[in-house]
Amino acid sequence: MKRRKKALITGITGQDGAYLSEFLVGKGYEVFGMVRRSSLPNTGRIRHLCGGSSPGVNLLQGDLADSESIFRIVMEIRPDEIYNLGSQSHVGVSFKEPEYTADVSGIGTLRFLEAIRMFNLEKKTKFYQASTSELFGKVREIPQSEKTPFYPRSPYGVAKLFAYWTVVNYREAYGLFAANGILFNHESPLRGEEFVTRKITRGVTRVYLGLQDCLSLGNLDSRRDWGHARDYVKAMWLILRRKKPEDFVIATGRQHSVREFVEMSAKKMGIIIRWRGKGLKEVGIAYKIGRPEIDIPEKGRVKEGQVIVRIDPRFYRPSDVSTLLGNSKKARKLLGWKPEVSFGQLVEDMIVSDFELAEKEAREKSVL
Ligand code: NAP
Ligand code: F7E
Repeated sequence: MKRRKKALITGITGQDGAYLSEFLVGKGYEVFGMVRRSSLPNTGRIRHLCGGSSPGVNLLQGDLADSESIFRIVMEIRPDEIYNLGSQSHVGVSFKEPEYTADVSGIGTLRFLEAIRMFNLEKKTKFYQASTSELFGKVREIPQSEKTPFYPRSPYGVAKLFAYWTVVNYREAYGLFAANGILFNHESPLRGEEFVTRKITRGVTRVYLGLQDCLSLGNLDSRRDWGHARDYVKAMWLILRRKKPEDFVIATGRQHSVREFVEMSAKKMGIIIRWRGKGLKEVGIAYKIGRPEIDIPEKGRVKEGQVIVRIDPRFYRPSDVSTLLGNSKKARKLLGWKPEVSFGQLVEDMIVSDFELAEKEAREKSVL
C-alpha cells in the first residue's frame, strides 16, 4: 500500500488552517496540527475533523514561541510538508504587542526552518510560509507582484518580512524546499470576528435583528483585494507541488473599499446605505429598506433613517495600509491557479452564515 503523505500545519485552529486541513484530508494526507494551550477549547473550526473515524486530523501540543515543542514535533512526525500558518495575525494588535508578534510571526518561522536542518530533513520536508500582502504596505507599485519592493507598515508586516527573507535565505543557503505564498486578504464565514469583513457581516446581521444598534468601524476608505479562503488554501498546496521552490502572489486582481464591503453586506439584507458627514462624524444611514437579496425572513428591525454605522477612532491604526491590489499572473501561469469565488459571492457566503448565527442568538434571547 502506498504510504500516505504527512502534512504538519501550524495555525490549524485558524481560518486557513481549517480550510487547508479539510483540503489535505480530502487529498488523502495524514494531517497533523500544532495547537497551543488555551484556557477554553480553540478547536471549534476543525472539530468535525478531529476524533471519530479516520482519516482525520491529529493534534499535537506546541507553540511557535517555544523552540523545544517545535523540535519535538518535527522530530516525531518527520513531515513531508509543513504549512506554517500560525501567527499573531492581527495587524492592529501587532501595534499593541510588537515584541510578541515579532517572536511568533517572525522568529517562529526561523525555529521551524532550523528544526528541518537539525533533523536532516532538507531533502524530505517541503516548507510553505504564510507570507502576506502586508509586506507591500505603503505600496511602491500598482498592482503588486512578486517583483514589487516591500515597505511594511506595521510590526506585523515587519515580522512577516523577517520570515519571508529567512525562507529565501534558507532556500539559497541550505537548499531547502521552502517557499512563500504572498497571499492577499482572504475571508470566509470562518474569518476571525475582529477582522473587518467578518466584523461587518456579523454586525450588519445583528443590527438587522435588533441585537445591536449600530456598527463601529475605523478607516472606511481602506482598499483591499479580497478573495475567498477556500480558493487560497488550494494555492498553498499547489506551491509545494512545483519541482523548484518559488514565491507566488495569490490575489484576485480586484479591489474594494471597506465602505463598499459595508454597502454590499447591507444590500444583501435589503438595506441601501447613504453616508452623511465627514471624518469622525461620518455615519452610515439605512436610507431605504426593501426586499433582502438573500433568502431570509423580511422581519428586520432596522428603520429607514436609522444610523447603522459610526466611526470609532479606536479602530484607526498608527500607520495603515491604504490600498492593496495583487497581480497573480505568475500563479495563474505556473500553478494553473485562479480564484473561483467573486466578491459578491464572498459577501453573500459570509452574510448567509452570519444571519444564521444571529437568528440563533435572537431565538436564545427571545428577540424573535
Ligand atoms: P488566524 O485565523 O488568525 O489563525 C492564526 C492561527 O495561528 C491560529 O490557529 C492561532 O491559534 C495560531 N497561533 C497564534 N499564535 C500562535 C502561537 N504562539 N503558537 C502557535 N500557533 C499560534 O489567521 P488566518 O487568517 O488563518 O491566516 C493564516 C496565516 O496566513 C497567518 O500566518 C496569517 O498571518 C497569514 N495571512 C493571512 C491572510 C488572510 O487574509 N487571512 C493573508 C495573508 C497572510 P489560536 O487558535 O490558538 O489563536
Ligand atoms: O483590516 C480597516 C483597517 O484587520 C482591513 C490579516 O489577515 O490581511 C489581514 O490584515 C482594513 C484595514 O485586515 C476596521 O484599518 C476599518 O485598513 O480586516 P483587517 P488587514 O489589516 O488587511 C492581511 C493580508 C494579513 O496578512 C493579516 O494577517 O480595514 N478597518 N475599520 C478595520 N479593520 C478592523 N480590523 N476593524 C475595524 O473596525
